[in-house]
Amino acid sequence: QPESVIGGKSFTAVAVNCAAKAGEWIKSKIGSITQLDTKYSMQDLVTEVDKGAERMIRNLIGTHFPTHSFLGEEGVEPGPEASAKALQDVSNAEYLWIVDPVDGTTNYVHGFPFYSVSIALAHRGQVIVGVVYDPSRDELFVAERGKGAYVHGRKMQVSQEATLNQSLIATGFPADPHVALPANMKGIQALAPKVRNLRIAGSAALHLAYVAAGRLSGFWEMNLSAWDIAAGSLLVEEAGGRMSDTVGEPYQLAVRNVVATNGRIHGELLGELQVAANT
Ligand code: 2AM
Ligand code: CA
Ligand code: CA
Ligand code: CA
Repeated sequence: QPESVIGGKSFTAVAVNCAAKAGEWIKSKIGSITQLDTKYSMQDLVTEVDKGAERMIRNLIGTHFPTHSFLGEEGVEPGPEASAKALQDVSNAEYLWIVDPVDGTTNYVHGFPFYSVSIALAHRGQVIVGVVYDPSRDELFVAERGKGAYVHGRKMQVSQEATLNQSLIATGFPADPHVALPANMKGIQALAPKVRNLRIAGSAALHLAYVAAGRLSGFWEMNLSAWDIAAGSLLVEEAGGRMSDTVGEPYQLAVRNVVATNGRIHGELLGELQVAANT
């Protein structure tokens, strides 16, 4: 079992501190961004706030845990191949911090208040701490493996819906217009008439936190990276939900096509996505 405390500093306390500090700074910069650049495609945005927040988090973690490894979105070349390789490169790490400084940059740039800071700690490839912070609502979602998931100290529990037709489901528009977008449009087309309604709010990490909080019955998205999912995956699991990929394999850090639910609707959602993929 990994120790949860090294040198008197709990992993979770450091993760929470990083998310709160970075989140506060990010929120203070909204509306005054000076550098807006594109990365892999014209839909793939980055600002000086993404980079600055990642640097802030990385420095803080490095001060407390200098021997730990670090994987952050803005430290990796853009594109799915580079992000898969970057994860591969740290696959032997004992302790690995996985950070998305701003999940939902497009929302952030437009002032649409649905973006988050996502910080996970994995021990030998298994997420043991997950923190997602929503600065717009000052909501802090925290999970430790085996100890439950909490939003501002209140224990979270996934929702109870047993069928898709009672379910509020979220997904995402993949930025890759050639493969992932058409693939996911099939899923959207198949699910839209079967669920109570769909939401596409633009932050995978926050969608996962909402599944954990019981505000969404489920979520799926394709073509994500480890930093989008890792923290939220533990929130979902510790709130009693289920995580897998889109063909039902168990969640692990390399999963890019993710399904997260309250557990009860998992099979039905997977089934519909399978049917959609094969049409
Ligand atoms: P980001 O804001 O950190 O980039 C919304 O559908 C999700 O997709 C967000 O979690 C967002 O994370 C991610 N996303 C945005 N642009 C992307 C891209 N070009 N490739 C992969 N994921 C992307
Ligand atoms: Ca990005
Ligand atoms: Ca992201
Ligand atoms: Ca990001």
